[in-house]
Amino acid sequence: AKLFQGKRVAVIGLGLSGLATVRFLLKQGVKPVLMDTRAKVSGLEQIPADKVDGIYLGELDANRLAQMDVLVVSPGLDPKHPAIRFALAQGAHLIGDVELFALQNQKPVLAITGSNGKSTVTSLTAFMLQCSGIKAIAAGNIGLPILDALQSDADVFVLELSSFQLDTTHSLQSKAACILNVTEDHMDRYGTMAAYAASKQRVYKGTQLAIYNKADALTTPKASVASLALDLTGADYGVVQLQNDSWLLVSGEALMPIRDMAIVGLHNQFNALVSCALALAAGASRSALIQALKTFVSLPHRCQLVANHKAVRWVNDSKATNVGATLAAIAGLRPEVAGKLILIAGGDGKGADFSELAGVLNSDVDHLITLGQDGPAIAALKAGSFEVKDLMAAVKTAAQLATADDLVLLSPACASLDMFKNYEDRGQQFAAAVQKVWL
Ligand code: UMA
Ligand code: ADP
Repeated sequence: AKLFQGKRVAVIGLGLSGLATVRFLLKQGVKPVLMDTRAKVSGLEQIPADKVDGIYLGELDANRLAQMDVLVVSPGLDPKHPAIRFALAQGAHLIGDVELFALQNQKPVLAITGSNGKSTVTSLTAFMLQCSGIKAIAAGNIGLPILDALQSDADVFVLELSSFQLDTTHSLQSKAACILNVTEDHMDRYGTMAAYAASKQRVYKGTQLAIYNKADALTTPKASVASLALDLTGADYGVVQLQNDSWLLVSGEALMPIRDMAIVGLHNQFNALVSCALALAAGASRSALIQALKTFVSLPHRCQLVANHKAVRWVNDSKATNVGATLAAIAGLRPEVAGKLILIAGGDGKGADFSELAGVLNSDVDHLITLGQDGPAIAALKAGSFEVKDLMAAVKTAAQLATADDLVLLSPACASLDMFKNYEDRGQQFAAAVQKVWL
């Protein structure tokens, strides 16, 4: 069925997901009004101006918004914006691109959220299904706009959902849904952990199976729903000792030795268990789980080795945009560093409290180099840290400090937007600086 016939629809935010939303609405025969708070947005030239009901850039006009029936708001824009609040009070209906997907989709969905590990679990789960011969596609916050994915002939959608996307989603049905963990992030938008955790809980609405983290109470479903609690110690899913080796235990049976997995670290053992449970819920075979885990390597910008020069390893973990991710990276890497661990951190902290980092910065990190807007707040946690002006200076400082067997880790615990286009740009600039520093 076509959606929103005869309704006045505004698309607010014209980034990747906003432009995909416009394309989707045009196909539905809807003539949307386009808005973005930015004075300039790229990609608008793809949209035929005569097919839409006006394009308005710059500060949102509350009165124009109040004339709308439906506001499709981008994840990057806070729906608490005064103009949006005003329009909602006048009766407009707030949704996002995931809601449009939910209203139209007929195929099975697996939904994944959490503060950390989302992209790893989303892509690993999709890969497990693909290894089973099932056409699965990974979409959502991972980068492929969900409404573009809807156009594909996938059998199963594996969706990475951010809390921002969940805030504007009401009708999503899923075979299984998971909150991996809830640690502090996006405090600039939510203000409190309770509000942020409540956003994440929305993923369990409309699911047949809620998969959650037994070690993290904030992930426990609040609503009554069939559920599966996972951690590394469970009797059904977990890690067991067999033949002098640690094995992954999946749905009551040993699956494979952990050392045959291509991804490493305790957090990735948990990610593997969750991916197995999700993929099984959508019809994957056990042999495909094994095949996938043997070959799936970590995604770029997640604890990725970018250089090994004079026995100094340089690791890009630019995707670590909050404190929890940086703690996981240090915990995962420290045991395998014979020499010093040199950490480069800092950027836009999104209102985070960094004090949780203090312990490991002093016990596990030998040198700390900071940059960016919130670099000083992190530097203050460790005596003798180096504050530098940019990433090149950070890499130069690290190169001077490093000797054989050391590891230099870029794991910022912060978003990149104060100094870079996005986390990929930051990771690429790091890798490029590491190459340049020896010239
Ligand atoms: N913006 C404005 N005015 C607007 C709209 C956006 O200033 O009117 C700014 C926002 O501050 C934001 C930027 O523009 O920094 C991008 O926002 P957007 O909503 O246009 O983003 P898209 O390009 O549509 O990308 C979004 C997701 N971005 C965000 O949620 C911020 C992408 O996740 C996602 O891959 C994409 O849709 C496809 O579904 C990125 C992300 O950073 C990776 N996500 C956050 C995270 O993982 O922490 C939640
Ligand atoms: P997200 O998509 O949620 O940002 P990613 O899979 O891209 O998560 O991983 C980002 C970083 O988070 C990784 O480099 C790693 O340091 C950390 N991480 C991954 N999985 C977990 C987990 N299950 N628990 C805690 N931290 C994790």
